[in-house]
Amino acid sequence: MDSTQSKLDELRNAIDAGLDRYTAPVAGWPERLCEAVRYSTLAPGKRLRPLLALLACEAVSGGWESGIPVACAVEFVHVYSLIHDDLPAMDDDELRRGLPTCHKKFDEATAILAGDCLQMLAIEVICREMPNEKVQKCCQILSHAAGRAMLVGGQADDLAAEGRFGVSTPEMRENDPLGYLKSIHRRKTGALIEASVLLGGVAGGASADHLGSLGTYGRAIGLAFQIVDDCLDLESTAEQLGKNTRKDCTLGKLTYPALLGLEDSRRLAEQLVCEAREAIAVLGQGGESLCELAQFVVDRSK
Ligand code: GRG
Repeated sequence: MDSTQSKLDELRNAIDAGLDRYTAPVAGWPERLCEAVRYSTLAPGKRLRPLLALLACEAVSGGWESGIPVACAVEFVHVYSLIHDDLPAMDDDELRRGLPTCHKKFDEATAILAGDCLQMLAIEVICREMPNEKVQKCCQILSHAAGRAMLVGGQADDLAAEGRFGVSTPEMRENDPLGYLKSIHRRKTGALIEASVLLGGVAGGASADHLGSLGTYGRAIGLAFQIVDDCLDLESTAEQLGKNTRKDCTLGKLTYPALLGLEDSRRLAEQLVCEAREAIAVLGQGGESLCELAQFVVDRSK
């Protein structure tokens, strides 16, 4: 496990170096906006999505270096979604990654624009840094996962469930609460996690079969990640997580522990990790680090 930890540290350093390089000031980029982007991006996140991208790249090609542009691109989209989610019109949060949220540190307009910058920076980095023959596929995967039916649609339905999107609570919530919850999680959180694994696979030149296996792995750990997130929201303090906790129950949100209880939720997350590991067994030794990262998703404490 120690060698896994030092490997993850090495990859995190490479990811942070990429994030730093790709957000360096350029002519025409207002200083305050650049500062806001770098403040939120370089803040101490877990870097789960870029790690998944690099390990998927390594699993299919034997090396992770060529995955750096997609790894950073997916983190940019993730950070944009966090900045916008924290805004007063959405989750209205003051704490993120253990620091004041972007709009608290700067101001609302700057936070909105920082998120806007990050979305396009993700596409810019893919178009500029990836080999031509991989650019289209990468843009397809990322725009789908971050787009209207996935990240954004999932967020909209989540707000609707709180009655904050100008529409009443969707019927599905009443009739099939577990199906409804799964659909929101799959789109709001799971799609970008699955995309991270797929992007790494494409960067590493994965075959169609291997991409299929990586997709199954990504969907399973995407859901496991969110189930654990729901559990940690109940079990941990804001200090431990670096963000405010227990908002879910305050808002009366549907969550896995609310529906299944903590114990069964944790059991389901473990089961999903087993499914994820089975899906990438075809990758043999190359997929070992991905298997270990899947376990980290359920064992994590923040
Ligand atoms: C604004 C379009 C739009 C979408 C927002 C990110 C998001 C969707 C909502 C955030 C609320 C939330 C708790 C989402 C589910 C889990 C999640 C994405 C947690 C944050 O991800 P981590 O734990 O964060 O990987 P770090 O900071 O470690 O990168």
